[in-house]
Amino acid sequence: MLKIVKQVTLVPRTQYFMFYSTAALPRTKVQHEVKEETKSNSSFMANIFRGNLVSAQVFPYPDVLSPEDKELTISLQDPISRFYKEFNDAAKSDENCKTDDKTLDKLWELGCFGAQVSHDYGGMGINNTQYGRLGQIVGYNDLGLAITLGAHQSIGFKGILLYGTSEQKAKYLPQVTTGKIYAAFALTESSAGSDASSIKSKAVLSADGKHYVLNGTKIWISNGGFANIFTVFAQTEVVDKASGAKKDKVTAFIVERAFGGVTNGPPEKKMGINASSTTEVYFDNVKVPVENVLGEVGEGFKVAMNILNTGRYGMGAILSGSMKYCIEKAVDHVNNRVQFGKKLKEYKGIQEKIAQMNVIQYVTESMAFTISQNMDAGSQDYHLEAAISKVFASEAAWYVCDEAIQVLGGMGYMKEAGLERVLRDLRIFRIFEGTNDILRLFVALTGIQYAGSHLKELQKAFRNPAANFGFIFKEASRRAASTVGIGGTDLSPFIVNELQDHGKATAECIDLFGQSVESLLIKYGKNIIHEQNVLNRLANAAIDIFTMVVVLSRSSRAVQKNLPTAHHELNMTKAWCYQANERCRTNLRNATSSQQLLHYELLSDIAEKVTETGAVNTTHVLE
Ligand code: MYA
Repeated sequence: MLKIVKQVTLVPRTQYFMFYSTAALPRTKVQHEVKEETKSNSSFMANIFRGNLVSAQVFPYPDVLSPEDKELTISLQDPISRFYKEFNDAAKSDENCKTDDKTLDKLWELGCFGAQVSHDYGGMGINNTQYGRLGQIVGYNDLGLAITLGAHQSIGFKGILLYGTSEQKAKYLPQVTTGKIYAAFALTESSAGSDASSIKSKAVLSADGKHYVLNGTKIWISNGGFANIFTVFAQTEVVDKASGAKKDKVTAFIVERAFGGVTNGPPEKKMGINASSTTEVYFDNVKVPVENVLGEVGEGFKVAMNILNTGRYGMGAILSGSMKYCIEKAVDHVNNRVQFGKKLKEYKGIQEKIAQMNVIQYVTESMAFTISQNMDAGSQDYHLEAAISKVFASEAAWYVCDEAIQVLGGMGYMKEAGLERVLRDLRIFRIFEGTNDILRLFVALTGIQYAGSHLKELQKAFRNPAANFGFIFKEASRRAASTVGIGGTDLSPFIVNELQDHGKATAECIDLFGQSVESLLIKYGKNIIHEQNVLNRLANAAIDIFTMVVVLSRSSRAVQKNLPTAHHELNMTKAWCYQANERCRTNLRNATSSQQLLHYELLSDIAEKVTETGAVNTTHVLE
């Protein structure tokens, strides 16, 4: 087991409270400022930024499906798996750059386009966990088709489910569930990708107040070529209630192609997910009735963010299915291929690859279903975890598919092996639904903001210590205990005996993480937002902690339930914790050490030189 010596000292009171005050900060931008967050939060991840263990989301491993739900899930799995095996042809769709209508019709018949819509509107009425399970099957079989399905319901009409009025639901949900009407999510513009709130599309209220006139161009819209219903985000003028000043704020709209003025560009030529349609969509003086505002006027950015939040866990689910597919290909090969007189599976190097692929798949799946089950249990605090699962799953799936190709060698590079398409399809997952780069910053800064607000509460408490004695005493005791190495995070009650060492090491990582966040806030204050190298290391450490915790929890469950796979799950958990623990500590060291800062400066200097000259800037050895 890994052991660290705790070297944290209590920060003197004055120093502690000088550095951080959010009160005077203007509105936040992820890249620009840290803001105050006062709401309490049940998220496991948000709380470790404060150095707190709030375990309910992760221990014991969530288990929300009733026996009837489980039965329903199994009854849905079979026909859907059969559809992919017997009816769908992913390779053909990739080659044709479209999924043919007959295939899509069959999916409509199976009800797959309205999976989470309630029975009242003709949907399957399944929950996030069941949707995730079906997503795994799609991800196993056809990622291009997963995009068509996901763009339609994970984001296309999700806003109507989340924010729609009863009239909007009654009008639109039956169409998108059983009426063969496709939906799409239209946020991105040429100058607004990661910086989603800077969209330029504009919706102006008509003089009679009955409709908005919408103008703008959206790019890279999945299902753009055939969707008839769009969730569109545009700037609208709003009057600030307090100051009376007018300003543009994003509003969400339900827009029908039938309104007129909605057209789309030709299909984009892409690296992968060719089975899905990606186009520009143009809105030219489209008259959108005021009844089609989704959510509140001026609150559209939050509508967009929440739609994306609810969809992101789905990436973990579908990609854990894709990984399963890649692993099966690799395993089939190593079981049969003989080189140097032995089957490939007998070589240690190959064993390591196969094991690592499986471990990573296990982690991804454990994460996706931790989140989906928390969502189904009614939690609203899963945004950090969902972003983490999207980042992890997209990188893990890329790694697994790449390794599967490597295991197959030259055969893996050939189309007929069925892996190169998957690799091409997978590449976009690190880019869309929030690039992994922006999501790492989102995780680090959202967590830091939550930690910062706690420090601010303490700051306030110290202004009147007598009145806040209990609060201050509790905090001081916690810190003192942690400093002398007792009373830190304790995961032992949640974890089976076989994993206690790894639980202890993970708990140490959690403590180290909280201490690192605090020392970074002390060092940088609100300027932490400019320290992207540091934030990325912090996000990576956060990701590793979440992954360790979910597998510790899931494999403990496997042991407690005496599952036939329990021993195997324990081994995978041990292997993962061993790796993730080391990496987590390295990342935290790299986030806080001054030596590393010199390294980051060096990298910035190199990048500056190259960007200045516009090309590789070395003198060739032959000159
Ligand atoms: S769709 C396009 C995807 N685009 C993006 O994801 C854009 C990425 N950018 C962002 O997410 C935001 O712009 C960032 C913030 C994060 C950079 N949850 O000032 P701010 C609140 C809740 O920090 P910014 C696609 O790719 C924040 O608290 N709230 O914002 C389709 C604040 O609130 P307040 C949030 O710096 C692919 C306010 O917003 C969140 O401008 C097809 C402003 O915050 C959040 N996350 O930017 C996929 N973030 O004002 C197909 C911010 O109250 C699907 N806020 O303080 C495939 C799936 C398959 C599923 C299965 C199939 C079966």
